Amino acid sequence: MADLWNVDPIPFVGTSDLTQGLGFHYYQPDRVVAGKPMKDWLRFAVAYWHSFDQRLVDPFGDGTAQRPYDHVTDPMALALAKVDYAFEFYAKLGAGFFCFHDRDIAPEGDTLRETNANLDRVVDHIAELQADSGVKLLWNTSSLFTNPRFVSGAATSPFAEIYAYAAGQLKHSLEIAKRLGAENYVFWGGREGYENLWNTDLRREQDHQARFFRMCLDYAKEIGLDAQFLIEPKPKEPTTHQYDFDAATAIAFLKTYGLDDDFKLNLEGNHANLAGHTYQHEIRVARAAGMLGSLDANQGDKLIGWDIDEFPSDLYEATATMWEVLAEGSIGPHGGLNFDSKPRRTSFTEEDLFRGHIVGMDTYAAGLLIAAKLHEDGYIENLVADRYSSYDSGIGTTIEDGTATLTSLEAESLDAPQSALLAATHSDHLESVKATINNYIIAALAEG
Ligand code: XUL
Ligand code: CO
Repeated sequence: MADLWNVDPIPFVGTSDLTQGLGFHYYQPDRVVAGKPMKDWLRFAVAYWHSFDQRLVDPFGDGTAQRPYDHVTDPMALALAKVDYAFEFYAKLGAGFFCFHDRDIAPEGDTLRETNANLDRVVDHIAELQADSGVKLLWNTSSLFTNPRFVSGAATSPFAEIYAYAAGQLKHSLEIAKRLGAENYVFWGGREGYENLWNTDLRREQDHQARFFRMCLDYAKEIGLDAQFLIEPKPKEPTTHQYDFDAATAIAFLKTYGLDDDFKLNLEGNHANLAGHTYQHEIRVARAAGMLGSLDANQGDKLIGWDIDEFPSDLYEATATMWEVLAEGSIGPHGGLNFDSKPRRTSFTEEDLFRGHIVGMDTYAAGLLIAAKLHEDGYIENLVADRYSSYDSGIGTTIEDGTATLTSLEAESLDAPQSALLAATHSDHLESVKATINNYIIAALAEG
């Protein structure tokens, strides 16, 4: 393996040494868990924007990142060099997938034509390295939010010229998805929302966005692109209110415009928290609608209100996430775990970039082991089945099969004593459920 990064390939070291070095404690790609190798359950992806472009800025400070390609100054030479560094990084980490925005990989020119030409040169190089390495594109997307022209949105811009430009940009992005064999195509509505309702025609903007999605579906069909389309919900930031607020809002939007058969959702931990939800909530809502598509793995900080994209280290959250994934059978039809995550500003060396991914991969591998143990014993499945068992017979069946009426249900209830009604609800024991989950976490990790 080439040695562009001053780090050796990351080995599995097990749990004999509990301090984190440059090794995996839990992640073993080929270890079979719940019938599939870990790598197939988890399908880890590296996010180009965070890992290779991000300078680790925050609103108060310049970038601190030190990257091994920092000596390259010409923008096109840098874009091409980064592809080599990126593919060596995937190999050393053992990540099978990557994700990028069009504007992550190549500099913009003065016109869309020039920009597309820059992009195509870099895409040619990516295609070569994908063929050599077998690393796959989990998804690509289009940045319709970075350039100042998108200050008031793209597919929801009040200005038709900007909408047209966004459509042209998206067309080329779909062609790239086809060329690189993208398994999914993501739409995160970066500035698709409003700052203030007094200057906004909300209905017209949402109609325009739906029309945009329809054009994208039509073009994908025209060029034979079969990537799964995904919407990534986020409630706010950068706009005050993003139209894809959360899973439930995105599902309602897709159903309103008849797009729900062709889209699923890409859900992100930190976005869930910004919407006032847990990550598990967002995943469960998507699952309930048959719309779990893929996952952006990261976490926020409860004490900071921003989208800070930390590498995931919360074992409890990873356990809940992987429990949902096991219950579903996969992370959506073509989904994976994309580390939409960046190291903290104090973790600025190239080694730190590996460490961030290692903690994320180990956290999810451990979450998978714990969730598999829970599933194996059917603990949650049994307790939920028991909790709803009154719907499996008698009056409950008449409710579920639609034969119950208010009159028949009233007849059941008129003389039922309060003490019996209250006793019927005592199946919950939520405290012991929480304790049992803790016990499973401890036992699964002790087994290693
Ligand atoms: C922004 C975010 C994006 C999307 C892709 O918060 O999550 O990086 O994942 O545009
Ligand atoms: Co994301």
